[in-house]
Amino acid sequence: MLYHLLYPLHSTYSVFNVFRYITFRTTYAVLTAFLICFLLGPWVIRKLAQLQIGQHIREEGPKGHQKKTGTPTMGGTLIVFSLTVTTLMWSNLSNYYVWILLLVTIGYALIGFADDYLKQVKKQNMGLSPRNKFILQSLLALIVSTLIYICPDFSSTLIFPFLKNFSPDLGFFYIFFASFVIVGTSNAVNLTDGLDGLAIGSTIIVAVAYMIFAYVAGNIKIAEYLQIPYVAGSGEVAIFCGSLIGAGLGFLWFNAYPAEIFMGDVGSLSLGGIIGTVALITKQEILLVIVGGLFVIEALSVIFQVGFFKLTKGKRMFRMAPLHHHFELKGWPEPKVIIRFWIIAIALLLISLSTLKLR
Ligand code: 57M
Repeated sequence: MLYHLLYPLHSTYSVFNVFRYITFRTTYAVLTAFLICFLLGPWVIRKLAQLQIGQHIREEGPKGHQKKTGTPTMGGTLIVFSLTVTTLMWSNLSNYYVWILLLVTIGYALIGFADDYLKQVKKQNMGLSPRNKFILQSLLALIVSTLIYICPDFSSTLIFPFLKNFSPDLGFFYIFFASFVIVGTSNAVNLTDGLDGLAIGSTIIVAVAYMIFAYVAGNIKIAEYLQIPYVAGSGEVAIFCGSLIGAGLGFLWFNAYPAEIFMGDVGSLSLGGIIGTVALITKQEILLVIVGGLFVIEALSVIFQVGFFKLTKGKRMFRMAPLHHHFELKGWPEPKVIIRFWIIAIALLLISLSTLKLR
């Protein structure tokens, strides 16, 4: 909105020319989103506590988590609010990708809200049934993937890191592949959100990577130099990633150990859906396996645990899944697990950035 209101004034006052620059608007998107979360956080925490929307801690979890009972949850509403307002403020609203990202943000947040509402307010232990949640996630993912696929100059080829000459074109099947990426990432972030600040901190790190990918992909000169696909308009996705980083930092201020608030499925499903969609738009969907490697590892740990459990009729591969609980049960204090997982996420960020030159 500010771009549309103030940039046109640059012909009279040259200072407003600055609104043309993606870097300027991204920087202030980070700061704006952070401030919204930082300033509204205490009120949201009080409000959720008043509404008695406190986390129920399942018995199966690590015993140490019982002390978290009653922690206000559904804090993802604050993240989504801050992210949406900031994006509307700083983005070029004529950009098609901005609206796709707002659709996936709010759509997945509504699915998570329904799940949280049934669990935390209606006290229905399961919330949405896994089947219904999966159907809703898949339907929304198919809509978003189709909207991306029909973009005029969007390419359905897959770009593999390190393999310059291997880029298969999926054609119409890209829609199903893209849906798998969005639903898979959404659930992987959801599973990762099991320790204070773990999911939001990892999301911020991944968003930094995709902010850079979006910026370089949207600049034809840099894209050609780096030999990555040029995606016209993806520079605005960098601003969206900046809003995500700012909202994440603002939420982390309160979700850091010991957490005063949890994001709930309203936050984790939405954040995962966003990351998957940004990876698709910037044509770095395969690289998501590296950038979002922590989420992949956490999700795989659950798949292997459940599979092994069924195969061996009760034996466990890990002390508990997802992997973060395994290390908790090994005796690592929660903050140590969180910080070490963040360090792994940062290492994966650096590796993913290095692939831009290693082609
Ligand atoms: C997603 N949610 C946390 C909070 C957060 C089949 C099975 C793998 C399903 C899986 C599952 O669905 N887990 C749900 C993870 C929960 O956090 C809430 O959920 C929201 C995110 N969806 O925002 O509202 C608990 O995580 C802890 N937490 C924090 N700090 C945070 O900032 O401490 C969350 C955020 C909260 C709190 O304790 O209550 C969660 O873990 O449920 N289930 C599991 O992941 C369970 N693992 C399991 O069953 N493992 C078995 C299976 C795989 C064979 C095994 O290993 O033997 C874990 N679920 C729970 N506790 N509740 C085990 C530990």
